Amino acid sequence: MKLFGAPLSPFVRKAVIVAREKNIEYEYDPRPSPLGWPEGFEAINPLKRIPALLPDASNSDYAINDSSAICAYFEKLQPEPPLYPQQAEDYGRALWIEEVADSEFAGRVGMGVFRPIFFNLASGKKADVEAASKGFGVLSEVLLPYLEAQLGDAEWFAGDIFSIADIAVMSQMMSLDLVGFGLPSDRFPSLRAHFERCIARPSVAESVAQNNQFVEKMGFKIERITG
Ligand SMILES: N[C@@H](CCC(=O)N[C@@H](CS)C(=O)NCC(=O)O)C(=O)O
Repeated sequence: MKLFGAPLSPFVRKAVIVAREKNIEYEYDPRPSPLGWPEGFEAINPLKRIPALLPDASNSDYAINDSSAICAYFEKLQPEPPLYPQQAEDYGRALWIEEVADSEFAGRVGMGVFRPIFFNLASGKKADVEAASKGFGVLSEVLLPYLEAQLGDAEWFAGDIFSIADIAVMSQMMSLDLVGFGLPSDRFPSLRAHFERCIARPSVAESVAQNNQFVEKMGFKIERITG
């Protein structure tokens, strides 16, 4: 099995954390990235997005692309520990929160906050802290308050297990944190505590360490703006 995609992508991170939780082994090709696609990658994913997965590394005709499809495939492949709640209401809620995190929230995190800092630095420009702060301001108006209220004082987003909902939300929060926008605990205490709970898990802590190392290796100095 072979997983493709740059390690700093929140969607790749999501799939990697699910694989780690389930002890699923795979070869890893970190090259495909919005900053550059290896030749022929579109034969695997015509949408030219990451992550992409070849369940059989020698058969590029059978690919599973999109983090949600890959994570659901991993759940069937290795049901233990379950990362999707059993009970219908919790299951539906987990998929909904995953969708919020992966769609509107991800778009605003990626375009509004992550790219003005990280992509600018990666292309030799100055980090656009002003644009990113504006982007974080937009997130703070509706989506962060919505997620804060949805979590409330629960430990996890859907039922009483660490699930795909928690992994999807936390993967986006890690992108914010990496470029200096941590969750302010005075405004978003539940989300902040949730983030801390998530990164205390070995599967997530490994991603935090690898992501930090990656940024350090690139030599980027990233200012901490919030949190
Ligand atoms: N819904 C997809 C989204 C994947 C996605 O948008 N990945 C980004 C990287 S974080 C990408 O490949 N973008 C391609 C581009 O910007 O050209 C998933 O969950 O996998």
